[in-house]
Amino acid sequence: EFKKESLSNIIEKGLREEAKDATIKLLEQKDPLLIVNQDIVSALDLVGEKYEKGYIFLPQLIQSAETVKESLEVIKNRLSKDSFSQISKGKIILATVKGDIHDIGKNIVKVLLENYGFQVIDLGKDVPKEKIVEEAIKHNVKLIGLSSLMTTTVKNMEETIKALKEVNSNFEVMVGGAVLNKDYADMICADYYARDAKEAVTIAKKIFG
Ligand code: B1M
Repeated sequence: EFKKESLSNIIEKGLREEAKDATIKLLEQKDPLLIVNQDIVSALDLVGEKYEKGYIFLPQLIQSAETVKESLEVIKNRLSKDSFSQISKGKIILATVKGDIHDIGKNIVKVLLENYGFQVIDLGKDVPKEKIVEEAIKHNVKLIGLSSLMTTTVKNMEETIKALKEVNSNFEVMVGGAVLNKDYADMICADYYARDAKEAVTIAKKIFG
């Protein structure tokens, strides 16, 4: 009998066309956030490991990332359907810092924050600190969320935090991304560290009361 591939296998193999259907099927049995944590993130971790060890190369890494985007599109639609609130609970800026084009994690954080009723101003990826400062002032936000996935771009994160605090010491900065941890976040003077998207929501709730 023909057996369908699991979502994590589909991501590992980068089978883009199969991702949507597999996600829809999986949503029949599983909570969307569980799918993100158990199926999507773990598959990407494995792909990242294989890439690091030289078992696969950049085109395959890209193919897997594209496959994840298909899957997240389905998950995003499902989450916005179950959205809890239409009234904005607070404005938050999100950006992946300069030099870094990884945005899958940031986009998941965005979906979840919006799902919980926060208004997200998404500045995208590879965003220079000047732009982040400018937008934070323009939109008069209290919370700025920064993402960084590479050891080489944590420095830019640190500089962005410094620039933000220089113009307004009341700006609060939340950071996240696979290379970070609480100690590292403290070291670069971030106010909050979120290990995952759920923690980002907890922090936002705390800040906006
Ligand atoms: Co790249 N990549 N990549 N990559 N990539 C990593 C990060 C790497 C660890 C892989 C490896 O070698 N093991 C490595 C970095 C090594 C290091 O610095 N330590 C790496 C490298 C080297 C590179 C390139 C330099 C490769 C090259 O060109 N030779 C290049 C970088 C280009 C650049 O940025 N200038 C590159 C490119 C890419 C792709 C484009 C192919 C693709 C990204 C596509 C995209 O994002 N649109 C990609 C991918 C997919 C990965 C891995 C495999 C997966 C990342 C991911 O999306 N994870 C990654 C290996 C890994 O992480 N295991 C790797 C899933 C995502 C949901 O997790 O982003 O951690 P994450 O987000 C989580 C939490 O961290 C948290 O919540 C999220 C949900 O739970 N979180 C926040 C994240 N941001 C937050 C912000 C918050 C709060 C929580 O508040 C604001």
